[in-house]
Amino acid sequence: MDLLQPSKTEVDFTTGRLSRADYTIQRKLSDMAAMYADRDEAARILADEGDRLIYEVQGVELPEQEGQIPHCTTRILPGDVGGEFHMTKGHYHARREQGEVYFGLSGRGLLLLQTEAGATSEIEMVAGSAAYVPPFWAHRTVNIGAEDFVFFSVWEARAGHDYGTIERDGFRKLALRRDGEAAVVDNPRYG
Ligand code: S6P
Ligand code: ZN
Repeated sequence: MDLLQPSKTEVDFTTGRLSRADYTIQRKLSDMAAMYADRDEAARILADEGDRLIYEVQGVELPEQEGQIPHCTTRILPGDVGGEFHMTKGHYHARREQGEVYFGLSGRGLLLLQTEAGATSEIEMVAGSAAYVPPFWAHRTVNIGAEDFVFFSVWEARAGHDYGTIERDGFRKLALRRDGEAAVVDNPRYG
């Protein structure tokens, strides 16, 4: 294992910007149009309004070695696609036995979780919420507010990311805008 030097990153709670980001990932609607329940509406937005930024990740990259603790911020922009709130792709950890901690920095969000055995859970997050993603739970975050939803994540370097399972099956639950509030409903197309 590498002996790294201690380091520090300043985090802007409102924008999620890191003073020292090793990488920035931008996910646009065109990257994940098929993940929204209303694919027709996603296609219409892309055709009529153009692409839009859904979320942005800035992180500190570390070697994929036991005991290294990567960390990053995620900023999800407000909005919805056919009533389904802007969200991350969502994933299981490739090593299912690896958990993660999320810490809310600003805005309002929902953390949707599910297991392969069929359990589901939703956790509301605001600034100051520390949410625990236990091993074996897939996780997706959703912006249910009118401002950016920003949170900080910390995980173990060997966790890895399995996006394929969610790309194939979707999430069991959808977070929809209903009368201006968030409603979590069953995904009729799951699986
Ligand atoms: C990493 C952690 C988060 C997400 C980020 C974007 O294990 O769960 O940092 O990577 O919120 O979501 P996604 O699903 O596109 O990786
Ligand atoms: Zn994760």
